[in-house]
Amino acid sequence: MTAPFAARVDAQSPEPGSQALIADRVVGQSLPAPFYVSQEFFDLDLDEIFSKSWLFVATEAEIPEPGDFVTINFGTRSVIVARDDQGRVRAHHNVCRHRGARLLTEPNGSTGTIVCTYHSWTYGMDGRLQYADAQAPGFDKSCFSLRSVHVRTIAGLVFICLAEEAPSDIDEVAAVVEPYLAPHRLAEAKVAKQTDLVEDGNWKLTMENNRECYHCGGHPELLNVFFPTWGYSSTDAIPDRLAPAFDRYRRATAELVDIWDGHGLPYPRVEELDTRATGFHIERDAMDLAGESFTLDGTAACTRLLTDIPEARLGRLSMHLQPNMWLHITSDHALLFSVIPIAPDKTLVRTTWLVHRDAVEGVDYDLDRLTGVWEATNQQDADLVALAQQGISSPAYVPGPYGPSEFQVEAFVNWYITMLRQRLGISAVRAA
Ligand code: 3BY
Ligand code: FES
Repeated sequence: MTAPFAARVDAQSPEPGSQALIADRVVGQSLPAPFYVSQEFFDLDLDEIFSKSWLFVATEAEIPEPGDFVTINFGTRSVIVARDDQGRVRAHHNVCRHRGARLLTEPNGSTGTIVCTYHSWTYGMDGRLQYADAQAPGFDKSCFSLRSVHVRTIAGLVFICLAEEAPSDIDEVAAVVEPYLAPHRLAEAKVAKQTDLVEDGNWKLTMENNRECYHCGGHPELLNVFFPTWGYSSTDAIPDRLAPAFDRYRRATAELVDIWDGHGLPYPRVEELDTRATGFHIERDAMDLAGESFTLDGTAACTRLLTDIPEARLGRLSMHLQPNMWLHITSDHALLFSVIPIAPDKTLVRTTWLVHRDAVEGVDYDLDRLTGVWEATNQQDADLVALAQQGISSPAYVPGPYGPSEFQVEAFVNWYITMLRQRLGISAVRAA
């Protein structure tokens, strides 16, 4: 007999068929269709990936002053990321401690206190309950602070983790990436533009698409400055069509290494995408043409540089983090991407362009020139992701092989499957 009031469980075990798919994943191949199309895997991804990993959610530049906030939703979970009166970045569950109403409904804004619409319970930006009308004698406000969410800032980037216990390796990752990021002074930058693009595909297809440049022929604007050789680890694997680009890449890299060394900028590639809970990659890389920025001729889009280093030609700093971010930083601006699942076949890609806080639009930069290359690239990526989702939704789809230049796609999928296995207690059927 079942109990009349069953205890609430946060996550269900996957169905046996899904467990078998997780156990049986074939290394080097794209995933079977249910991972991309089923509601069950979508829910599992929210519970096991997005609720237990560190997630990139905002930049400090979006909440420069006390009282500034952004809200961000992962399925039914909504989080307030705010700057408190002491200037610290805080994260709280967006759920009232009275009878649970959603508190802040705007995607961003500024407020002195967080006031619940329902019965006016009022919280400070630090999450403490300040006011609750008409309570019984002895009511202790200190027992009803907002439930906090782990938050961590790294060189101006804001990460949260929804788990009770967050992966502890974030400290190790921060220690590696901070010296790369710090010279770009993102915490002191300002937002030049932010766009939200909804892609008609599963979030994993968005991530997989980002992790390779095999498809970069579809990005004519980007390819003016982004070397299509990206992802090819040895000359053996380079197709003939890429040989001229590879020659330019080698020359540009040799010149940039001198510049990076001259300014003490770290540049070696660190690749730990599927060997830890907070999988990441970071490197400084050369860019084509003028090598300064993501513009059609490669020259800086913003004349007021982000860094104090008086050198526009720095190539790009690239960082990839599992499960939901990547970034590019050039001398003049930073480009941050965060990926938020909406439905099995819908994904939000948020792109944020940062420039120096004193840079003036129309004087130091033209917004269309600053954003044009990646606005075009994002739309092209969205179209490719939609095509992938459509094909994978056909019963005719069977998983296909990754080539050598798709090694970061394999790393992403391997990280994803490894996390599901660890967090659900599922063993691999075959040895990797
Ligand atoms: O964003 C990246 O890291 C690049 C852009 C093109 C493909 N991908 C590897
Ligand atoms: Fe928020 Fe009642 S639910 S004050």
